[in-house]
Amino acid sequence: MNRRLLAGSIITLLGAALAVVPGGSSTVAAAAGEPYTLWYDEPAPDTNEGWESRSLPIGNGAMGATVFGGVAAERLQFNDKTLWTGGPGVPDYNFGNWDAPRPGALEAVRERIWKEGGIPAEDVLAALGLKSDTPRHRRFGAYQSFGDVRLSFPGLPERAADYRRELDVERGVAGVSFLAGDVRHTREYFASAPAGVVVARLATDRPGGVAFTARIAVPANRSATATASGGRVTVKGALSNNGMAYEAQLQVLHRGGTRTDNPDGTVTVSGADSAVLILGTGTDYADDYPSYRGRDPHARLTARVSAAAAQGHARLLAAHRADHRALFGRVALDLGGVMPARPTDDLLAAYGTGDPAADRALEQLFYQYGRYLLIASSRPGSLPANLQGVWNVLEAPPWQSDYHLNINLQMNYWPAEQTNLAELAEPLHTYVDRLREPGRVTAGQMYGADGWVAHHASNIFGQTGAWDHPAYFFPESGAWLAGQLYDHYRFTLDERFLKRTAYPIMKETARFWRDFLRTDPRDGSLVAVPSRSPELGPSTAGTAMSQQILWNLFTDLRDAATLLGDGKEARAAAAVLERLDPGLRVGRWGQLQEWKDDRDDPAETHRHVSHLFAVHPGRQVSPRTTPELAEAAKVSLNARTDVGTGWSKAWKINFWARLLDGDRAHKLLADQLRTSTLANLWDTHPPFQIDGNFGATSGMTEMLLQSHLGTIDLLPALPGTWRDGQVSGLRARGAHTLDLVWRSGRLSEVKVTPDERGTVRLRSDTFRDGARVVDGRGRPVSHRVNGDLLTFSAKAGERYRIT
Ligand code: FUC
Repeated sequence: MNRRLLAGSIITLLGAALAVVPGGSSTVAAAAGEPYTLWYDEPAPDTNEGWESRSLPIGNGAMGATVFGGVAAERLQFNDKTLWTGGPGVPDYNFGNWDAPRPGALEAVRERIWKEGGIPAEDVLAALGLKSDTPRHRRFGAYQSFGDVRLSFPGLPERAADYRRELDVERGVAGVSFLAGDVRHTREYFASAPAGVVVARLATDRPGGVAFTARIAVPANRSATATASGGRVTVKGALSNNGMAYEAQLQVLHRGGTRTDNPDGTVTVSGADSAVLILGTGTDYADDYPSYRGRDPHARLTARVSAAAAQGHARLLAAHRADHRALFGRVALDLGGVMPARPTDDLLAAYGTGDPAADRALEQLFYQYGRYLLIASSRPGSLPANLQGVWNVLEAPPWQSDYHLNINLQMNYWPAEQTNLAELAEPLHTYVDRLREPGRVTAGQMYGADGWVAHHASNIFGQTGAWDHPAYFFPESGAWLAGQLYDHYRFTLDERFLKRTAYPIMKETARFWRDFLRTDPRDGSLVAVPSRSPELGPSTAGTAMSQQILWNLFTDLRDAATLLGDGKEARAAAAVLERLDPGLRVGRWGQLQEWKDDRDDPAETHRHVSHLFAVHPGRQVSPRTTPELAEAAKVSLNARTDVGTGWSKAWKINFWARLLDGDRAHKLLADQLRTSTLANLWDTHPPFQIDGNFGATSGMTEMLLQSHLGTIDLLPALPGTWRDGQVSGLRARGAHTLDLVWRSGRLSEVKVTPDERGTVRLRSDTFRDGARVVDGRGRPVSHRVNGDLLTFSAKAGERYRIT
C-alpha cells in the first residue's frame, strides 16, 4: 500500500477491504509492516489511568493533545504549555527566594561540614531552604490540563466492529476507524506546528453520515464561559490561583449537512459528509521576568484559528506533513526488526518472549517514538518539554509536571543533537538564558555570589530559589545545563550561537562558581560546599557529581574562550581547573566514589547514579581513556543494580553504552521496555514521566555512535541481537552527519558528511583490516589508518564513503 496516502484514505481503504472479510477480524493484517505506527484495537478508557497508559499523544511544541478514540463519545484532551498555576499572579510569589536575609546561614553550614565531614541534608534545608510552612505549591504552581474537546455522536454504539486507533509517528498523524452498521467512520488528528493548531477531521464513507455535538470542557472547579457563534466554540476564563487568563477556540467546519450554534456554547453538526475541527489555545503568559504576563490571548488566538480555518484541511495537512517529515525523516534506523500485525500493546506484552525480529521492530519504533515525542513537545518559540513533555491531564500532576533540573530536563534533550533534531533544543537554550535574570537575585541573596544560580526544580516563572524539600539543594543545575548549550555548539559548530547564546551563559555560570568554590583544607583543592549527590546521602564538600559538572563547565569555558580569542577568560578558567578537585576517586571496594570521603554503601541501589556523570553525559571517564576509572564505574553501576525508575534505566543504557558494553546496554533497554513502558509507549517512572523516552532514544544512539572523546566512535556498543542493521542521518560532534551499515555485527559501510572542512577521525575495530575512502564522485581519498583510527582531510559538504 502506498504509505504516502493520507491517513484517512488508508483507514478508509483498509476498512473497505476488511468490510468484506468474513468475520472481520480486528487484527488488521494489511497494516503489517508499518514500522512506525502505534495501533490498538480498542479506545483508551475515559479515565486518568486510561489517559496515562493508553491515550495517543500529538503536539506542536506549544500545544499537546491526546486521543482516546471513543466511538460514541470521543475525547481529545488538550494542553497549552503556558497554562500554569503559581508565579507572580500569586501575591506572595517570590521566585523561591527567602522572605528575609539569613546572615551567616551559609557560613554556618560550611563550618559544620568542614568539622563533621557530612551533615544531614535536612539541616541544610533548615538553614538555607524554604520554611516548610511556606505554601510552596500555591506559589510555585503546577502545569495544568487545559481541558477536553468532547464530541458526542448520536446513534453510534459504545463499541464498533473493525475498530482501530493509531498514531503514525512517521507522518505525525493519529487516527480512529471503525464500522457502525455498514458505515465506515474515520477520524484523523494532527497538531500542526506551522499553523499553531490541533486539527481533527471526521468522515464516513456514506454521504451525510457525520453527526455530532462538540463542546470544550475545562476542569470542574475552574470557572469559564463558553459561547458558540459562526461554528466557533470559545471557552475563556482565568485561573483562580494566579489570575492567568486562558482561552480555547474550536472552529467547526462541515461539508454538507447543517450546523447549529447552541446557546450552551456547543456546536451541533448533522447530516454532513465530513467535518473539520480546528483547536487553538492561548493564555496571557509571557516569558518576561518579573511579571511573566503579557496581553490577553483573544486577538492572537482568534487570528490564528481563523487563518487555519481559511487554509482548509488539505493545505493544513500538507503543510504539517512536510514540516514533520523535514524533522522526523532525517534519521532512519533499521535493526533488522520485522513488525508483526499485532496491536502495539500486544507487541509490548510479548516483548522478549521469543520473537527477536518483533522485539527489534518494537525497539525501532520506541527509538523513533522518542524522536517523535521531542518533535511534538519542543518547537522553537515554545517552552521546553517538561516532565510530561506537553501532555498532562491533571490539575495536580506528579512533581507539578515541572522542570526538574537535577537530571530530568537535561535528559529530555539528550537525543536532540545526536538524532539530528538540533533546532528543537532552542526552547531549552532560551529557558536557561531566561533563568539568569531571576537567578542573579538568588545567587546574591543565598550565597553572596556573582553570576546566577537555580536549584533542583523550576517552573515557567523564573523560580531559581530554594524549596522546602531536602532534594532542593542542587545549585549545580545551571552548570550542567550550560554544558548542554556548549554541546549544541560542538554538534553544529554554529559560532554565532556560541558567541551570542552559549558563551555568555557559560561565563556567567562560571562567575557564580568562582565565588561559591572553597579551598578544601584536606588537600588544598577547590570544592563545592555544601554539595550533595542528588537526592542521596549527606551534604558534604566536593561530592563527585558537583566536581565533575564543574570540571565540565570550566573545561568547556576554557575551550570556548580560546576559540573566541578571549584569552583572559581562558586563563581564568584554566586557573580554576588547575586547582579543581575533578571528582574522580576509586574507593575501598573498587567503586567510583560518590563522595570525596570513601563512604559509598555497596548495598545502595538509589535511582540516581550521579557519580557516573563523568561517564555520561560527561567525558572524564571512558574505557578508551581512563580504563581503571571505567572499571570502577562498572563496579559502582553493578552495585546499584539494573533496577530503577524509567528514567534511571534509560540513563543506565547510556552508561553501559559509554562503557562499551552493548549487551548490557541492550539488557537495560529490554528492562525498560518490559517494566517501565506503558501501552502507549510512554515511559513510566511510575507514573508517566517522559524523560525515560528521551533517555532511551539517546542511549540507543550512544550504542551506535559516540563522539564525546574527539573521535567519532562507530558502533561502539553494538549488542549481539542487533547483528545486521543500518542507521542514517545521525549527527556527531564536529558537525558531521553519518550513515552506518553493519553485517554480522561488523561495520561494513560508513558515509560521512562534514558541514565544515577539517580532519575526520573515525574509530572502528574494522579499520584494523584496512579501509577504502572515496568522495562523492567515487574518487579515492587519501587517508591514514592507525590501529582502529581512520583519519582523512575532508571538504565541507562532501559526502565520503568508507568501505
Ligand atoms: C527527580 C527524581 C525523581 C523524579 C523527579 C521528577 O527528583 O529523583 O525520581 O524523577 O525528579
